Amino acid sequence: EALEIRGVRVFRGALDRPSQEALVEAIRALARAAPPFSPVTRWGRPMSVRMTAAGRYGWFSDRRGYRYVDRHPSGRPWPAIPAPVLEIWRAIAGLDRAPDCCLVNYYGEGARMGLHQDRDEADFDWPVVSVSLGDAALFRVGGAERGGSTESIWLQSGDLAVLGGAARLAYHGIDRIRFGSSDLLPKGGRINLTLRVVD
Ligand code: MD3
Ligand code: FE
Repeated sequence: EALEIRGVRVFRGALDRPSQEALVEAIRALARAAPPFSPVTRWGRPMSVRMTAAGRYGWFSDRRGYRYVDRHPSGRPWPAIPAPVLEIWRAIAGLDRAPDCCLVNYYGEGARMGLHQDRDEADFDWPVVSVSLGDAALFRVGGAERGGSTESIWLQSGDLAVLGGAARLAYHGIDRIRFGSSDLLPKGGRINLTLRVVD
């Protein structure tokens, strides 16, 4: 049922079109409460991906570095994680703990995310669940060490991925999106949701 690439389990087309539309609607409301921003890396460069979040924590970056914070840059707490998003986590991760963070990544034309590890969370035994919406994206994944070989796969709207076990510390990134390849988002682009247990 799931296709596997470097230990990353990808559930192709797991979400039907109405489910995808419902998620987009929920994210629209979320983004009104917590407007997306471009995090600045510790080298002072704004990322091409715009971000916001829901839940107890959101991810943030500035010249002081990367970290989880309990407030949006506006000073307000992050909005609650939408119910249909929690439902995906429950169905696919099968855990009795709810995620602390739903990170929302927006990829406009030309946006990308360089190879990195996700290691700002306290416990790597918890999986990360990813939901792709909108334009197709070229996802690259390698091993737990920088500089090793990598494999790539196009993630499509409605795909889910579960990053657990050894793959939890794999280097990964998004090389590019195929802008305009999906009609899910009225302005094009891609949204990726990642659900995480933070602490
Ligand atoms: C593999 N996001 O937010 S999702 C990120 O599509 C991030 O926006 C990408 O990498 C995106 O940190 C990729 C798939 C994903 C998420 C977390 C992972 C793959 C992962 C953690 C470990 C290994
Ligand atoms: Fe990541």
